[in-house]
Order: sequence, then C-alpha cells, then structure tokens
Amino acid sequence: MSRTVVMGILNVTPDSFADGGKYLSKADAITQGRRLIAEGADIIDVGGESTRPGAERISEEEELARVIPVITELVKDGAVVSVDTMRSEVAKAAITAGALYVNDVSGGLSDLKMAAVIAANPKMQYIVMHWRGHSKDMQKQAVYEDVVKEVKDELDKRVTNLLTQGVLAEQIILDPGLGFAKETEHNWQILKNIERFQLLGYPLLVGASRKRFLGELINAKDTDSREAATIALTTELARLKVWGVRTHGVKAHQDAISVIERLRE
Ligand code: PMM
Repeated sequence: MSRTVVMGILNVTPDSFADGGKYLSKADAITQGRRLIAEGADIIDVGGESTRPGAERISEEEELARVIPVITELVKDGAVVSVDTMRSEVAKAAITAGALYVNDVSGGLSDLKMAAVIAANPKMQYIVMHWRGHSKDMQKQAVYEDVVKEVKDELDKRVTNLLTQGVLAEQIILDPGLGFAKETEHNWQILKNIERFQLLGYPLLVGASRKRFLGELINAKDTDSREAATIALTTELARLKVWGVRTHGVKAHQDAISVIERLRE
C-alpha cells in the first residue's frame, strides 16, 4: 500500500473553527489552495459550509457560489480536488467542475439523493463520515455505551445502504468523524482503536486537525498552536497505515509520513 495521503483543508466559510473567514474571497481561497498544493497536499478539500458544533446551515446557492469557482480554478492548476458537502446538487456541480472526491460528513444521511449522484459517477471517490445529525444540535447525540462499536456499526450500516443504492465498494472511503456528535473521550477512544475501523475493509480517513479535544489536552485555546499535537497523530496514523489524514497544515505532515515510511523500509 502507498503512503498515507494528506488532504489539505480549504474552508471558504466565515465561521469554520480553525480557518473560518481567512479565505472567504475567491482570490484568497485560490491562493491558499495553491499554497497547500505547493506544500505537498495530495488532495485539496474545498468546503463552503461550516460544520462546527452549533453552526447554522447556509443556502445551496450560497454554498455553490463559495465552492464552485474555487474548485474550477484549482482543477485548472491540475490539483486533485475534493468537495466537502452534504448536498447532492453541490456534489454534482463540483463533479462537473472536475472534483474527484465527494467528502460528505453526513455519509449520505443529510441528502438522500447523494447516493444516486455517486452511483452515477463511478470514477468518483466518496468519503462517508460517521454522523448523527446536523451541527446545530449534534452534540446532544453524543451518547454512547461503546463508542467504537457503535460508530463502527453505524458506518457499516451506511455502507450496506449505499451499496444497495448502486455505489461501488471501490468508491467508498470511511471516516469516524472526530468531533461530530462526539465528546472528547469518544474521540480518544476512536483514535486508540483505529485498527478496529480499518477492519471494516475500506480505506480510512481521519480528520483530527486542530480540533478542540487536542486543545484541551495541551491547554491550547488558539487553534494554530494545536499543530504539533496534530502532527503527532498523523505520525501514529501513518504508522498504522491509515489511508489518509485531513489537515490544515500540509508540509510538516508529509515530512512526518516520510519519516514513518523510511522506518518501514
Ligand atoms: N471535519 C470537519 C469538516 N469536514 N470531513 C471529514 N471527512 N472528516 C472530518 O473530520 C471533518 C470533515 C471539521 O471542520 P474543519 O473543516 O474546520 O476542520
């Protein structure tokens, strides 16, 4: 298997927790996308809707206006682009604009037409994240007896459902959804048991970058100062041969993965 993939985050939103408001103009977003590519990002994940806990939804028109021009430009540059969306119409437009990945934090639960769009585009990769409801009140759903078992079972159920709708097994990438309807301890339990998620038999993507549970551990309120903790996780995830990590920084993560790969030789 090849080395762990680094997916660079590009949020074209005013309110994402770590980079919200930084790249809201098309020009700033494209510049940041190019910076992530120059740093060595394998994929750029372009999102127009914040999913931070408590976030309200935006309209489809607004989401399209934020992401499509940026995707079009980065594809022109030759970048591999992913669209971070729960909406089938946004996914469709992104595919037309040249995106190769659809990153759906709801795993197809938010928009029931999503599966058909993915099935109709068999070359697309589909990232299916564990989700229990929209950000506005998702933390109320963060109740588990055995978080690893339940998240795993719920992902497994999602896969079965998607396959019956014509999505191909080769299209699917799974993600345990750190921070989505999960409290701090749930996130750590998932990370401590990542190999159990790998047993589901699909590539696994993990999005831990600069999230609050890391800030709590090292007492870092400012999201940028959670980068070293995030790199520590990337290192361990690369050692475990996790398929990919979704991160705000890119270069240091690629360096960490290079070290792990060298040790493996
Ligand atoms: N986390 C965020 C957004 N999208 N997508 C996937 N697949 N996995 C994640 O953990 C994830 C995601 C949280 O917001 P951010 O874009 O500000 O990091």
